[in-house]
Amino acid sequence: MGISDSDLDVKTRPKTERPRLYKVILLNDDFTPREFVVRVLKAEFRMNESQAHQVMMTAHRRGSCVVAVFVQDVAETKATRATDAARKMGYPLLFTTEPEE
Ligand code: TYC
Repeated sequence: MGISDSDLDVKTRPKTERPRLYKVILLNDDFTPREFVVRVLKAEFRMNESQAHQVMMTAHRRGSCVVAVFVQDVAETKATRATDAARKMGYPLLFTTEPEE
């Protein structure tokens, strides 16, 4: 029970694995207004105007853009919230998640 000396000793404690990180990916579509994409990126991913505009334009030009990486449940929650915000407005905007290599 509790924390023993060997748990704290760098030479003997078991290695703690870092959790796998998940990318949140923004997908382009032909209908969602650019300003709305920027607004969602700012609100859900705490980006400033310039960062949000760059990410939006990358998705617009290339088809998709990695927005950020998080542990799995945070990535999925943010992708779902951002997608739902668009759906509420009748836009097809989509955020997906994908594990990092
Ligand atoms: N392509 C959209 C337009 O021209 C804008 C847009 C950009 C939509 C990025 C989605 O992920 C996206 N209105």
